[in-house]
Amino acid sequence: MSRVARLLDRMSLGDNAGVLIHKPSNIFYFSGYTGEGLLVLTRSTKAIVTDFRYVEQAQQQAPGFSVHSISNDLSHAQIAANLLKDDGAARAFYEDDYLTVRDARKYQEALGKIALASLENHPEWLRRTKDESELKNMEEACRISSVAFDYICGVIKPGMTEIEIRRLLDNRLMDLGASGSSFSTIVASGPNGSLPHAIPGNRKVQAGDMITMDYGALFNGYCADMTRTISLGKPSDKMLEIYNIVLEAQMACQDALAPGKVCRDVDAISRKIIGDAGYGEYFGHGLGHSVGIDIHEEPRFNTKCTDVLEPGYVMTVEPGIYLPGIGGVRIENTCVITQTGARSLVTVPRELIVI
Ligand SMILES: [Mn+2]
Repeated sequence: MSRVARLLDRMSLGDNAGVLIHKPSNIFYFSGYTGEGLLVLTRSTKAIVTDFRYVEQAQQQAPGFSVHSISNDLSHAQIAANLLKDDGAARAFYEDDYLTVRDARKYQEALGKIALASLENHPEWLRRTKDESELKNMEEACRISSVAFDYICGVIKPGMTEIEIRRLLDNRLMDLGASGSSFSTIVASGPNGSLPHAIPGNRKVQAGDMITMDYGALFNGYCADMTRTISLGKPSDKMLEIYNIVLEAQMACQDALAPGKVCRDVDAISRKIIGDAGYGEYFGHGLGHSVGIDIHEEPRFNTKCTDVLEPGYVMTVEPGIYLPGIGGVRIENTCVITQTGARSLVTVPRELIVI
């Protein structure tokens, strides 16, 4: 069954309603189209509404969709409204967590008597469970990221800046077949490692530094996400101590992944290990998140999430300890939930690498 058909079935959508999709990741998921505009979906219509710049691209990327271009007389909202009216729709479901209030008003004006209603994240619920082709893309994204890690460990030398390391890493991802990076690559050395989302700067790495690299390849529209902290020369006793605690937490949580597990219970395993070691207050973020077309998807590993893991979910496991003024450690794998447990798509070792 097509993804669009599965969406409409999941919503029990009848003949008298339609769906408007504006989020780029949802547009891509349902149609393969990566340009601007929106999707209009009903039981009888699969349409892309866009502008002149993207008409040919939309036709190429989304063969099953009709493509409609705006003009001076017809806006996106008016074309969408006309398509829905032609199909006899009385209601239109839209992404109320994405469209601005102003845009929603514009759509309501164009739709007239057709009532707008929340899409309630039905697309995102479908996207939680990755199908075989999605898993293939994520596996390749993670494979490329793993190979790039082996490369970067061989080229980092004292005196290189974080920015230089980031450039080498990003370039390598693309040399290996990635279309880009999943997100802005993090390289944090020495004391900068205590910032979980540090921006790479001009600090030169030096002997004794631990260096945290958090990055991922983008492949066919799918994200990899991995983090390793390595040591340039011999690490201090303190950094070695927190490395081993984070490693233990990462391994325990990854081992615990399985269908039926509640997200906050997995998170709690990491919080117990790091807390018992005396570093609870230095682990202030969630254990992980789902990943796919977007780098951060639902569900999340945090203290609140009661969602249950299912086969086909892809989750990161990324505990960390961050000591201000000293440094930080984070170890992250991207893992797919299988029928019986889980498997990491990132293949490089988690044990400390000293270069
Ligand atoms: Mn992550």
